[in-house]
Amino acid sequence: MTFIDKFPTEAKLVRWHFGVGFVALAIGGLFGLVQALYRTGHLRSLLPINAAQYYTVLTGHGVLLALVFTTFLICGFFVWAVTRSLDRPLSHPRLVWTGFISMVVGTTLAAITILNGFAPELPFGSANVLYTFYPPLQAHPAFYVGAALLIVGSWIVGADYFLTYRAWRADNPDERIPLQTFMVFATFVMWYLSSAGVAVEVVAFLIPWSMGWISQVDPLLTRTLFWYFGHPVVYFWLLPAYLAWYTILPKLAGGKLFSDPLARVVFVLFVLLSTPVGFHHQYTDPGIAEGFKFIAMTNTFMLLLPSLLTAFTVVASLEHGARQRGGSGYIGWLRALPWGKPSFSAMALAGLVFAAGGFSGMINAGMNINYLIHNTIWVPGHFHLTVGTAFALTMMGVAYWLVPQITGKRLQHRTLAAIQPFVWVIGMTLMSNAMHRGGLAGLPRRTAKPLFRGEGAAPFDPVVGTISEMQLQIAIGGTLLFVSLALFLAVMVGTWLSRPGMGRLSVNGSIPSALSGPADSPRILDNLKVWTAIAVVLVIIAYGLPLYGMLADGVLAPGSPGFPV
Ligand code: HAS
Ligand code: CU
Repeated sequence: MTFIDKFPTEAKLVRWHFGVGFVALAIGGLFGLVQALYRTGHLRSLLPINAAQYYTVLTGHGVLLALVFTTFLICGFFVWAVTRSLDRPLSHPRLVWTGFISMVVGTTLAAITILNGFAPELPFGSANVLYTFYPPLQAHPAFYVGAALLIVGSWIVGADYFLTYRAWRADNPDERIPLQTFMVFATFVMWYLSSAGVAVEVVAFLIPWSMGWISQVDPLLTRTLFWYFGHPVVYFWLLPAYLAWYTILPKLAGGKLFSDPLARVVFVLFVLLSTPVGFHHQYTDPGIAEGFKFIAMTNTFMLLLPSLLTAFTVVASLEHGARQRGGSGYIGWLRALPWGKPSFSAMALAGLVFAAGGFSGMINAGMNINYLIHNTIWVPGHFHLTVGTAFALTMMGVAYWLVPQITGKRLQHRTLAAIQPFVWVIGMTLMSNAMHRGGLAGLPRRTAKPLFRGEGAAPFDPVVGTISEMQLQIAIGGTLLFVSLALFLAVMVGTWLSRPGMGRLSVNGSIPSALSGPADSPRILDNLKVWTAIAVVLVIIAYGLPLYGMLADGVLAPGSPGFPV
C-alpha cells in the first residue's frame, strides 16, 4: 500500500514541507548562478545587480538554501521516517502544522528584509548580513525574528516526533525503537541542544540590539553562541542524508543494511560529539585560549569516526546489494549498481562526493593548517561538497523515490531525472575543485571585488594554473549546477501537475530489515537520555570556562580578559 493511501494527513504534511523547500531551492539556486557569474566576472554586464547587491544575493543564497531549504526538507522527511518506521499516524498533526506555519512566517519575514536589498528605497529594512548574521553586521529586527520563528517552528514539528513515539511505546512496551525513529531522535536531540545557542544569541542580543534597546553587543560572545550552533547544524543537515544512505540506499541497490547496531552507534556518537567542537570555526578569533581551541580540534577529529564508520557500513551494504544483483570482482560489483535509477544515483553520487568533502573538512579542522584556508574561497568549496551535495543531492534522490509515494503520481520526465545527478556532480566537481585551489592561492571568500585578474589585480600567484582559469571553472560549474537544478525542478513540477489517474503507481516503499538486526546490540544503545546527559557534560567542559571568560567582563562588553597563550 502506498504511503499516501495509508497515511493521507502525513503525506500532505510532507508535500507541503517539500513544496516550500523546493521554492526556496529554486530562488536560492538562481541566486547561486548570479553570484557565481558576478563574482568571477563572467557576463557581469548582463547581471542586474551592483557590488552592494552582490551581498544581497549572497545572503539570499545562503539563507534560502542552507537554512530554509534544509529545515523544511528535514522536517518533512522526518515526518515520513517517523510515521513509516513506527507504522502509525502522527499523534498531533496539528502541532506539526503549527510548526510549519511558524517556519513559513519566519521565512517570509526574513526573505522580505533580504530581498529589500534589491530596492533599498522601499521601507522593508535590510539584511545584507550573510547567512551567519553575526555582529557587527546588523539586520532589520524582522530578519532576526524571522530566523527565530524558523528555528522555533522546527522545534515544534520535532516535538510531535517524540509524542508520536510515546504513543507507540505505550502500545509496544518491549520492542526496540525502530532504526529510522532512533535516527530522527538522535538528530533532534542534537538539534535542540545546539540550536538553543543561536536562540539565545538572537533573542537575548540581536533582536534587542537591532531594536535599539541595547547599544552594543559583544561580538566574540555572539560569534561563540553562533558557532556553538553553527557546527552541529551541519550535522542537522548531514544526518538526514545518513538516514537515507543507511535505510533507503541499500534497498535501492537491491540489498540490505549491513548492520543496524553499527548505525545506532554512529548516531549516538553524533549526539555526543557534534556540539563541543564549534571553536574549530573560531581558530583565528582572539580572546579564546588556544587550549580550548585544541580541545575542540581533538573532539573534531574524534568526530570523524562516525563518518568513517558510515563509509564502511554503507559501502558494505551497497556491495551486498550489487552482489545480489550478480555483481562480482573487487570493484567490478560497482557496475552492477542501478546507476540509471535517479533515486539511487543521486544518493550514491552524493556519498562519493561527500568522501571528498570529508577530506577537505579534515584539513579545515587542523588548527595550524586552518590558518592557510580560513576565510578563503576554499571554505565554500568545502561546504558545497557537504551541505551543497551530500545533503542537497541526497534529498533530490529522496524526492525521486518519495514524491510518488506522497502524491500517488508517477515520476515524470524520467530521462531528465536520470541525467540530473550526473550533471550536478560534473558541475560540482569543476566548481568546488577550482574553489579549493583558489583558496590555496589565497582568494578570499565573500567578496564581490576585486576580480583578482586582469589589470590592477592583486598579485595572486597559484602554484598550478591561473586565477582566470579557476574563475572560469567556477562559472561553468555554477552554470551546470543551475542547469541540473532546473532539471530537478522540472521533474518535480511535471510530476506534481500530472494526473494521478494516469497510472497511479504503487512504489514499493517497504524497507528490508538489516543483515544484523537491533537484537544484536545492547539495549543501552537506545537510551538517548543517557547519551544526552553525557553530551551536556561534554558541552559544559568545552564551553563552560570560555563562556565564563567572555561574560566575566560584562555581558555586553566586547572582548574578554586576556588569556595566557
Ligand atoms: Fe565542515 C566549515 C570541518 C563536515 C558544512 N563546514 C564548514 C562550513 C560549512 C560546513 C557550511 O574544522 C562553512 C561555515 C562558514 O560559513 O564559515 N566539516 C569539518 C569536518 C567535517 C565536516 C571535520 N561540514 C561538514 C558537513 C557539512 C559541513 C557534513 C554540511 C552538511 N568545516 C570544518 C571546519 C570548518 C568547516 C573546521 C571551518 C573552516 C573555516 O576556517 O572557516 C567532518 O564531519 C567530515 C567527515 C567526513 C568524512 C567522509 C566519510 C565518507 C563518507 C562517504 C561514504 C560513501 C558513500 C557512497 C555512502 C570523513 C561517509 C558510496 C557509493 C558507492 C557507489 C560506493
Ligand atoms: Cu564545523
